[in-house]
Amino acid sequence: MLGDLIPVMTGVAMAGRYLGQNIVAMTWIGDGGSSTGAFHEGLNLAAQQRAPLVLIVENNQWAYSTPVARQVPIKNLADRAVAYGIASKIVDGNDVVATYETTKSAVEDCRAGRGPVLIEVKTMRMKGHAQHDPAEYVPKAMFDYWKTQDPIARYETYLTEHKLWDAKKKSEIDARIERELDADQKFAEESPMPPAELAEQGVYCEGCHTIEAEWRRAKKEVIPPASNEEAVWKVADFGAFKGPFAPAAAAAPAPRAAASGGNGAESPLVAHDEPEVAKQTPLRVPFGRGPKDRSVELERRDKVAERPPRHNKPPHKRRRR
Ligand SMILES: Cc1ncc(C[n+]2csc(CCOP(=O)(O)OP(=O)(O)O)c2C)c(N)n1
Ligand SMILES: [Mg+2]
Repeated sequence: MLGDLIPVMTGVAMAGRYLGQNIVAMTWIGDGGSSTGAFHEGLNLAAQQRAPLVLIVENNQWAYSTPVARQVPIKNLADRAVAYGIASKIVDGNDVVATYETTKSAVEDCRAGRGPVLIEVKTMRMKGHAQHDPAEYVPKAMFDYWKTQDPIARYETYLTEHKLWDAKKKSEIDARIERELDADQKFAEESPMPPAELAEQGVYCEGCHTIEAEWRRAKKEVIPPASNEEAVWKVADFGAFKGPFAPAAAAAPAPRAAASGGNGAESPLVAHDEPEVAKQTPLRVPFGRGPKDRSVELERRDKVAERPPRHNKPPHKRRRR
């Protein structure tokens, strides 16, 4: 279910800290999924607990058939982070290296105990929401533009320009990919159909595994009556948040997040000014628009304004039918 992994992964991050594992939890959500209740509840919990959670918001501009501008009144989904008091970064999601570097630095921030980081990855969904969706609602020009931003082609250019590979290496990689795909396809197609009874097996463990928490700190530290011993893995500033609203950050606003390669701010906490408001589009319901729909009224007004006057006579002199 959309959004549910955010509270779950927040729990994983908190559990890791409790057990003394220096882990960072990472999960991702779509632009549409970021409008669910679970997203907001989970993110607030992560923020309040300063949980080591990296949340990637994949803004591919469509939530099934709904464009982002019709879903949220803000331009950058990263601006949501300000409301939770957490750091955020915006990255060009079709730039492989920028995405890697931004994510890596977010993981490092989390590991240093600075709390969650939200990364908005700007990209484009090049197909429908799923196999059954031909995505006919996406303007062709939009696909055409984003084809020129293909992340694989851009990364190949990067590798060539930085002399990290040559034509020989590329053809070796291409051949290996083809070989592996062919072998896997052959394996799948030649495998017998699984018996129907298998469908109900192996979903839940019914005692076939022993699941044990991996304690990396002494249990006596966290189990009463010794619970007031100092934690091994201390979280900086826990409960004393000095985030983007700190006066210093407000006095000297950090540069706004760039569309590529992170926010450019020195501090991992982005000093956001006012969230950027997206261009307003008239509200519209796709099916059964009624006369009270604002878009119907606006369209009608536009049409009336465009239409040349049909009658020269003033209305009271026109003959009634
Ligand atoms: C809690 C919940 N609400 C609604 C849905 C129905 N639903 C499935 S996909 C979708 C749109 C998701 O948009 P996005 O996250 O942007 O994914 P994309 O279309 O880009 O794949 C919705 C509303 C769901 N699966 N779960
Ligand atoms: Mg989407």
